[in-house]
Amino acid sequence: MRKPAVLVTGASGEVGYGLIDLFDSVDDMDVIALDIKPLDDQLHEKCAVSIAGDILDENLLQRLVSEYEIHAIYHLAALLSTRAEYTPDTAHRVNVEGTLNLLKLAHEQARWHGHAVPFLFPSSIAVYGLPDTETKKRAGRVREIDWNFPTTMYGCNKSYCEMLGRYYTLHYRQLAADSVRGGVDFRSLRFPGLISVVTMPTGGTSDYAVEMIHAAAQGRPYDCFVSEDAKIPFMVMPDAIKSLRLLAAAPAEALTQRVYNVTSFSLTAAELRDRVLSHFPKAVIRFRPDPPRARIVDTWPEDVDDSPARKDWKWEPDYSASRAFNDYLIPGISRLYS
Ligand code: AKB
Repeated sequence: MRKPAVLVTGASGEVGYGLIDLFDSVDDMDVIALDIKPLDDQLHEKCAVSIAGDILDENLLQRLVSEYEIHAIYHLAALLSTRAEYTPDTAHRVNVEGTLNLLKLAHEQARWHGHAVPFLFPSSIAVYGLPDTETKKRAGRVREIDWNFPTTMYGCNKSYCEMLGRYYTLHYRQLAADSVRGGVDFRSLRFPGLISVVTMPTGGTSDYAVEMIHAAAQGRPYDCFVSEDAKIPFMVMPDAIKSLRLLAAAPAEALTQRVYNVTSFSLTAAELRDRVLSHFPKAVIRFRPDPPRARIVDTWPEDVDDSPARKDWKWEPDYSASRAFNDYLIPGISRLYS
């Protein structure tokens, strides 16, 4: 008999790390952790199996399902926006073809065990593309249907994967004689810039926030690559994990859409600097904009409307900017670097 399991890809990443930590305490299913890099021991011991492998390796995925019955997938593996700009072809393969492999696997597993397979997919504010800073300011809190004109390969990848997920959930095999519902149950969140004290993301364009905080905590000067007035929404990791878990637990009939905005707070880079300095008064933070990367951040909205998530599945952030700093970031980082 195959054991029922939850598959987490990108398990070593910023979201995967926090999610597996929570799984360890609340779920009765085995966790299969898959990442291109070997998992560290702390994660390893929380999982039934942890595999250093590639989501593009279809033989690997087939070996997985020969031993485990996949009942849910948290597909977190991705090349983030800056890194994807340097390697767009690889980003397309990993971010799109990798996701397609997993959607097909989810459908196949659902047909095996007869239950829909929740497929949790972190999308991003990178799917938005505001044409200039004046329009960005006027647009304010954008809805899911607004300004879907991504300007990065990563944003294009996330936007297309949202559509693939909706297709696999609602239309896949629509012309087949045995066209049955109940295969993939795709659910996606457009995350803002995520900030974790435990892991350092690599290759994100919103990473200036987490890089600034970690540099200050280590007493290292930090040259911020966006301008002081660059403003986007942010979320600390506990809220990101909370939103994923709430969306996963929502009854299917409560969902009026498959892709939801979520956010906790928006800050300009100068407001971020001021908050960091209030906790690390000796921090050296300089603004040295890198025009191409700063331009990417300028295409992202300064805030998002998350009212559909609040209405459909009772989303509500736990961390305001102040609480994020006082109760999560500063205590967590002080422990990390003490
Ligand atoms: C990135 O910067 O690429 C990500 C994102 C905003 O999705 N953190």
